[in-house]
Order: sequence, then structure tokens, then C-alpha cells
Amino acid sequence: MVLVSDEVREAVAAGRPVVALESTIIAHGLPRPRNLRVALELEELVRAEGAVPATIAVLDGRPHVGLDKGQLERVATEDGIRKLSHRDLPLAVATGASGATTVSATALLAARAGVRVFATGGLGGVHRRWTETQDESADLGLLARTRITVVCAGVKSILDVPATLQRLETLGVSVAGYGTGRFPGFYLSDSGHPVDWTLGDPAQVAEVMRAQDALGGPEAALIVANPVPEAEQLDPALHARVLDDALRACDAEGITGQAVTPFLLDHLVRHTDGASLEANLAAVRGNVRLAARIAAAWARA
Ligand code: PSU
Ligand code: MN
Repeated sequence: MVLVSDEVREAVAAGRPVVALESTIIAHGLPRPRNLRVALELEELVRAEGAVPATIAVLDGRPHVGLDKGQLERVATEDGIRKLSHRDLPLAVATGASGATTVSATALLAARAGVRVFATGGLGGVHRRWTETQDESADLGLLARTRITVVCAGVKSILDVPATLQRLETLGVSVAGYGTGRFPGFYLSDSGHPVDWTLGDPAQVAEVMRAQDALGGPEAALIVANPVPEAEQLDPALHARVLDDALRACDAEGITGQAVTPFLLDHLVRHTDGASLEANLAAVRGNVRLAARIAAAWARA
């Protein structure tokens, strides 16, 4: 059912480091043609740290863990490539559809393939005005029942960050800041909210993963929240101003459901002269590098 590439399968079987990468950020989170270059660059970053990249997507109804260059190209350039959260996977499989996988679908497929470490930009979460829309990303519920370590720059700042942190607490998902006691704010190094735990190096993250397994209990994820370096963050004043506009535009245009997140991210890119894109990429690069180091520490453990 799940097609695992030879390289990924062999690395998993041999206990060598592997890092799962999501594809929604490529297909729907980044502008073309930059998105393809980024997809290739992220795989290279994983390799440079001595780990094997496993980008995940569904092509013609087949879930793939580990894509070759042609397949990565399809995800980045094909028109009509869908956005698939985990609930969409059986529908895509049965109808032969192609789609990029969100954090929830990627985490599910990675775990099925035996890949324990996953890097992304920012998680989905609870949207602002949740009381009216009930819009909470499926990422949260899936991470509450999937044993995977997700390295991210927090949750997207377009969200209600404190509500998302609260939901993660309620759902029993472990959260730690990497080298910081502050929860990162995706484009910003600091969301303005604290985290209860701070981890200092990849070996310590691997210790937590071992402890998760040793303790048993619900198979929840570990979120390693890794801030974008302050020098590379988006100017916080610009961020606040443009985000306000973006949320208003989203409302005015009646955007709902799966389209909300790509709409807001795109609005920010266009109204910050690409500065939000650079901050987003800086965050993702840092997360991918750290994930590869955690995967290496986990492989040694
Ligand atoms: N982080 C990014 N860019 C993205 C996303 C995350 O830097 O495009 C994607 C992820 O795939 C995440 C999804 O799972 O947005 C959440 O979408 P929604 O809010 O519709 O659940
Ligand atoms: Mn949503």
C-alpha cells in the first residue's frame, strides 16, 4: 500500500538516520518555481548531515515515502495536485489522485514506514475565531496518536498560538523548546508564549524519544520547537501589520477550509516583498538540519 523507496527502506532496516519531509509546503506553501529548488535543497541538507531524506506525497493513488527527482518535480509543478490531510489518504488512494501531504498525512505515512523523525516549517493548529469556524488543523489530533518526533518552528503565526498550545496540552502531545524557553513563532523567533521544557542537544532529544517508548502509554508525538535565528526572522512590526491585513482579506474573500492556510501564507509573501518567504525558508532549513542531527542521535541510541 505504501511505496517506500529502496534507499529509505534499506536505511530504516539498517537503523541508519532518516528524516521525513512533508510536501504540502512544496506544492501549496511556497511560490513556483522557487518551490522545486527548495524541495531539492532540503533533501541535500539532510544528506549533508549524513541522513537519508524521505519526502512524502501521493502520486496516482500511491502513497510514496521517498521520492526521486522526477516525482519531486511532479509535486512541485503539476497542476491540480491536491492538499491531503490524513483523512484524505484513503480517498486519494481509491480514486488514483495525486496530492501533497500535510503534517498529519506525512506523519502518519512516515510512522507506517518506520521513520521516526520529521522536519517541517510550522505545524497547523487552532485558527483565530475558532469559536465561529471550529477550524483546528487535523495535525493536532493526528500528532496525539502518532509516535513521531516533529521538528518545527512552532505553529504558524497566522493561528491562535495560545489556543494551539492549550490543545496540545489537552491532547497529551509533548512539547519542548530547542535551546529556548520560549515557544517559537514560525516567522518570528518568539511567539510571545513560554514552553515548559527546554532541550539542549540532539542526544537529549533522542533520550526523550527513548523515554517515550520505555514508558508506553498513548503513542503521541514529540514536538521539538526550534526557533528561526533572530537575525533571519521577519520584522515583528511588519509581521503584525501584514498579518492583520491577511486575516481581513481572508474573511472578505470568504476563504474557508483547506484553502485558509495557503491563502494566508501567500498573502504574507506578497505583502512583505518576499521577506516572509525568506524567514519561512530560514526556519525550515534550520529544522531540517536539526532533524537530521536528531535522527543521527536516535540511530546511535
Ligand atoms: N508549514 C509551512 N508551510 C505550509 C504548511 C506548514 O511552512 O504550507 C502546511 C503543513 O502541511 C500543515 C498544513 O500541515 O499547512 C496545515 O494546513 P491546515 O491548516 O489546512 O490543516
Ligand atoms: Mn483548517
